[in-house]
Amino acid sequence: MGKLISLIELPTVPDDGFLTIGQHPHIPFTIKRFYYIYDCTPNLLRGSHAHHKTRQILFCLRGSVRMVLDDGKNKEEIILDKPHIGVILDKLIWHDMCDIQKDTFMLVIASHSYNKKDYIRDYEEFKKITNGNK
Ligand code: T46
Repeated sequence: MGKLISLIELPTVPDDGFLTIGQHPHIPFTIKRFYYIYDCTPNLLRGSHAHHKTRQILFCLRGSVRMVLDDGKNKEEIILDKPHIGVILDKLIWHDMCDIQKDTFMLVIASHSYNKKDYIRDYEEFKKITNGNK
């Protein structure tokens, strides 16, 4: 796995089933927001943007999703299909969510509240910003 994909593995207790725990220091930021994504149209591309400031961790609690991360220079991908493994979506990382299954249920925790202005949805603008950072 390259430097773009950074996974968080949450501790899991077998307890008549499994119980997975997310807390500091496993979550590397203060959580200001969380949201779920589910009942998606299968295989419809989601994401396709980056954030100026918001850092996030995406967990695929059920089903699977192929995450493609891009820092403006390199791309890497990973299939998420385990409820205790999350991928860090850092600020200024373009992310595509692909091959979403009908039963896929995703939980995303975020470092900032929702702000439309935090989104970069134009890939050319993203390339300009990230190349300026190098
Ligand atoms: C991300 C990936 C992983 C809100 O009103 N509040 C919110 O907190 C969020 C996250 C979304 N919305 C609205 C904005 C849109 O009208 O929900 C609608 C769907 O959002 P979007 O098209 O951005 O959904 P995704 O699945 O492409 O992206 C989402 C998050 O928006 C995004 O921040 O990183 O999941």
